[in-house]
Amino acid sequence: MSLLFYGHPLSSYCQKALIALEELSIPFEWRLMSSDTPENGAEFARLWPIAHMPLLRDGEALVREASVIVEHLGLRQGDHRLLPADPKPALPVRFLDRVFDNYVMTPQQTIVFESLRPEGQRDPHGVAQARARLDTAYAWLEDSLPATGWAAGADFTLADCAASPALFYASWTHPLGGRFPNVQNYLDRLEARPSIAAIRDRARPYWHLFPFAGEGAPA
Ligand SMILES: N[C@@H](CCC(=O)N[C@@H](CS)C(=O)NCC(=O)O)C(=O)O
Repeated sequence: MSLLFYGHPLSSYCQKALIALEELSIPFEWRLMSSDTPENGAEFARLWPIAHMPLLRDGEALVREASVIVEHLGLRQGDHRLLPADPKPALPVRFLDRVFDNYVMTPQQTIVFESLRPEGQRDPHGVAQARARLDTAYAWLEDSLPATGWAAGADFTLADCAASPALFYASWTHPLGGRFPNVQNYLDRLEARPSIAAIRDRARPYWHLFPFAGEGAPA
């Protein structure tokens, strides 16, 4: 049965799930969220009134939340490459997944959403706080990420699926600026991974829509 993926190539959380689909070589059908395909948006809103992409439809199963989609794919395929089946080694992977979502992606989204608000309705204090939170997260990652391999060790995991869009967009919104070479090297390793390069190629045609497009995407 074919999988239906409701999302958009530019969306960071969609990219997190798309990397897993690519890593596990799972075919799927797009349900693109775009003004050209309003029927997809209407169906998506009916299936998931909270309306945060991505949503995966696997037969009768509706799978929401990017981390859960990645887990679902592993269980579906009986392929535990991205999250160890043993809960003990899975724990540090889950921890890093939460770090990238909560402490990198969340402040980065705050800055982006603020920039989209009408003039006069913006919250400069909230943006300054989000930028400070990113600096704190970058500093922790600088000390915590291994100098080689992947976030949770030798294997590429769910944590790296989360890290890639989080660090890519965060470093676009709030540049690493040469201050965090270990984080930069990790981001470079992520960008060189074929699954991630494929996702990047699919998103590139939409980059001009990103609010910080004028400042140039991270190299
Ligand atoms: N916790 C959700 C977050 C998903 C999310 O924030 N998706 C964004 C796109 S990257 C979205 O759909 N935002 C719609 C909105 O904010 O109204 C997950 O992990 O999947």
